[in-house]
Amino acid sequence: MSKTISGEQVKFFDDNGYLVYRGLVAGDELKQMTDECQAFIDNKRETFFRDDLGGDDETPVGKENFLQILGLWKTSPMMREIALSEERGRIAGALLHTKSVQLLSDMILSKPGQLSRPTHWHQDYVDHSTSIPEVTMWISLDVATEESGCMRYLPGSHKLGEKVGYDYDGGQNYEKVGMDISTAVMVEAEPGDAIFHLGLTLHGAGPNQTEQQRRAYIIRYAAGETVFRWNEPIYGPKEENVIGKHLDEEDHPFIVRDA
Ligand SMILES: O=C(O)CCC(=O)C(=O)O
Repeated sequence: MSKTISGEQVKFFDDNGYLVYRGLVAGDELKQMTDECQAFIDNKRETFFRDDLGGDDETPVGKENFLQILGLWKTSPMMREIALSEERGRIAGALLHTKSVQLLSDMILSKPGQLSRPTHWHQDYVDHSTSIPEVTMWISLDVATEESGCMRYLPGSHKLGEKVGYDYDGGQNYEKVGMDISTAVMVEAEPGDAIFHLGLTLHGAGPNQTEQQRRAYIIRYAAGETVFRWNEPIYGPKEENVIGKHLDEEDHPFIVRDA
C-alpha cells in the first residue's frame, strides 16, 4: 500500500519541527537500501564524496569515526531510484507546504561501534546556502537506541529562527546562543523508521557506545521555490555565481513537479 501523510501528521510537524514515521521503508526496498549503503561504506562503489566528520583528513578509508558519504544518487542507479521516490517526495512536499520538490542532497552517516562521537546540537539551515529551510528525512538502517546514539530533537525550536550551525569544537555553542535543551526528545528507531525534521529544528545525537554500527540514510528535500542565498552550490563551486538562482535540475532533479 502506498505511503501517504495525514493532516494530523503535518500539523504535528508544523508545531514541533520534526515527525516520526514508523516503517516508512520496508521489505525488499529496505534490504536494497541497506545493502547498497553498506557497499558504499565498504568502499565498493564509486563515491562522489567521503569524509570523516569525527576525525581528520588523515583517517584511512574504513577507519572513520563518524563517516559521511555524500551524493550516493549521483553514482549509484539504485540509490538514484530510491532518492527520487515520488511517494516520499510527496510526503516531503506536504511538510514543506509546496507542490514541487527537488532533491537537495542525500548522504550516509555511519557511526561504527565503540568509536564514534556524538552529533553536536545544530540547525542544518544555518550552514546551508539555500533560501528556504529544507526537510530532511533520516532513515534508520539499524536499531538506533539511546546507547547507540539515536536522534534527539528540540520540539518547537524551528520557531526560534537561525541560531546555531554545526559546532566542530566542543559542542556547547547551542548554550552560548541561549538554547535550552531540557525539553528535547530522544527518538529510538527500528530499521526502516523515518524521522523528518525541518532545517531550523535543533537536533543532535549521542555517541555510539555499542559494538554495532549505527547507520542512517538521509535525504534532504528542497521546495521548488528555493534559490541560493550565497554562492555555495551543494556539490562544489561553479563558474557562474549562483546567488538568487534556482537549484539547477542537473544537481537537484525534481521529484515532484507543480501539479
Ligand atoms: O545521524 C546523525 O547523527 C545526525 C544527522 C543529522 O544531523 C541530520 O540528518 O541533519
